[in-house]
Amino acid sequence: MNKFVQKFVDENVELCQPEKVVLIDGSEEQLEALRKEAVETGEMIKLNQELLPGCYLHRTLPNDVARVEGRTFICTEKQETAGPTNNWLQKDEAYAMLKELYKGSMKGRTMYIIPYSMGAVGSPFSKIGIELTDSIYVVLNMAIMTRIGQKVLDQLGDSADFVHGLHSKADIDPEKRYICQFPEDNTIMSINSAYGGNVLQGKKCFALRIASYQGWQEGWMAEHMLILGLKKPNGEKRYIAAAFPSACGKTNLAMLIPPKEYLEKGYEIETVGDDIAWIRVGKDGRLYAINPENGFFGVAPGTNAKSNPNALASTRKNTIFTNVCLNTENNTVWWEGLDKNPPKNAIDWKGNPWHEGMVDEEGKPVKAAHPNSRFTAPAINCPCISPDFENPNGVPLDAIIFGGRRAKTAPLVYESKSWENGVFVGSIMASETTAAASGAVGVVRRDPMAMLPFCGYNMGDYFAHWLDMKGKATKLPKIFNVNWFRTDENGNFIWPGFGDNMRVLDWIIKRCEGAVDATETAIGYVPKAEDINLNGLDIDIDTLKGLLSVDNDMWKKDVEGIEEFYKKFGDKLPEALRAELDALKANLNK
Ligand code: GTP
Ligand code: SPV
Ligand code: MN
Repeated sequence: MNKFVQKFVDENVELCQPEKVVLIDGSEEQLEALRKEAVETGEMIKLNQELLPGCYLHRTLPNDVARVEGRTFICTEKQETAGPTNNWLQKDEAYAMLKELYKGSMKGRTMYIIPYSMGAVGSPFSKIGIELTDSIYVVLNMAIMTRIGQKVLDQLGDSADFVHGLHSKADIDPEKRYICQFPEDNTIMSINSAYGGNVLQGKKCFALRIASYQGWQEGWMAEHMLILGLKKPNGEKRYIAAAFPSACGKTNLAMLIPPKEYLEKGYEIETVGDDIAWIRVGKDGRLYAINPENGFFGVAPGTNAKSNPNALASTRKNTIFTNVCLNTENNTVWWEGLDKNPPKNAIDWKGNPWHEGMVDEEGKPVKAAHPNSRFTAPAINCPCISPDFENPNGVPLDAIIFGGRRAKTAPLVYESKSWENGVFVGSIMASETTAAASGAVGVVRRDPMAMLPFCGYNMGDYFAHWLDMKGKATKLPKIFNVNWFRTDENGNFIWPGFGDNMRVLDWIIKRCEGAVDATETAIGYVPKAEDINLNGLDIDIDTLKGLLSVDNDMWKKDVEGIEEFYKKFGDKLPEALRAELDALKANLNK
């Protein structure tokens, strides 16, 4: 074994004292043996193998169902490196504190060594990690979400260039739960959780928190973005990356099925990624993106044959479901919004008997599936996976989209006026919080570039890094903002969303090609209502005009929030963004 990996393993075996140590080689036999073991111990439930071949259900503890932002730390030498938006721990103090928690934490358990690659093995974009874990669930999920095993060790050779990851379930004690990233040391340590984003370290811990720092140092970007290919009837392809906060529609947009009229003309959407993009400047001066993941860890509730048939199809084999409802009639799974036929006999995500119409002591409906229940599905299962999914050189971006959940304020779509203005638009993003992280849901907060919980360094430097990309690239994508979530006076979404978002992508691509005009507003360019194709939709042009309207008074209120947020960064706030804010204020007062 690589001597650096060996040393890393030896040190942590001594610390965590597992009974056994197993190297994950990536073979199907080894994974199958682990599935069998997990079923025997009750860690996973084997589902109906005729209807859902290779599929399993797993339930986490009710106190461990989402990312825990309050217990997620960036651990660096100095606090300034982590910046004002991250929880910070001084790194030596963090190591000392964590070591106490890991001491003997794997007693009587097996430590699994998972060598994994983020990005196709051997791609110039790719990076390697080693995660040590005492959870079979983590091994089996990482086997879907990343490339794992011997081939990764072969690629690593005798290099020391890998991210050191340690995870222990320990006692799943929420009071002692820590998700710590040490970007200066390429190290991740998470403990006392067994839930997705906290423990599948390839995902948010590495591919965003550590990688964003690496990208800052090395001149590339790690972003919370989907990547899609839009194939036009003439066969040309345009690529779009989009950053929306957690549970705000990335998976859905990445896999959308265009409305009938577009399908008949020959338009297609191809999925490159649904959550994370690593972006580098290519030889031709354009930005190229890869999806560093190999699967989807997608939100289950609301996923159905109408809203996202491609995601649903992706989950019909070799998938692990977490915290959904078990239909005990046929040993399959169910969640709110899957269909209108909830199972008659079922077990809810907590493991209790469930039936439709159940209410708790306070009379509130009991959910069958947790609102943040998820599926872990292999990307190759996706019917619309892009032929460029494994392209080691990535795909060239024509447009970048930012967006969030805003009941009012933000219009359906607008285009920024320049790269700097686009970075400003990303930096002022705000969105209602969702069940993807523990804490209150539906509260509007600033979430720049959808990276608030994921930026591994000072966000002021992160903004500057975005601005600096202009000097590194010769042809930059245009930057847009979208909002699928405007509501009417009754709180209902006005825009139909999902597949119909194609109509907005169509306008965005036309703008990139210089094929359509736009109206200038205080915040940027919005479409002329007649340029958004409404054919086959139950929405009239006046409703659309409402969706596209920019209310200057509302934006003036929003500017107060932006000022407040920007203050946090002190002199780390790039001058160009301050100038953009001043320009916005002037525009609003015109
Ligand atoms: P993470 O995996 O947490 O990063 O989330 P994501 O951005 O991939 O979110 P996802 O696509 O899974 O969407 C989450 C929720 O948003 C689901 O409940 C969807 O039903 C809802 N949603 C997605 N797209 C739309 C849309 O266009 N309109 C409306 N109204 N809801 C949407
Ligand atoms: C998110 O919360 O943005 C997710 C799910 O994609 S998790 O992997 O838990 O972070
Ligand atoms: Mn995400």
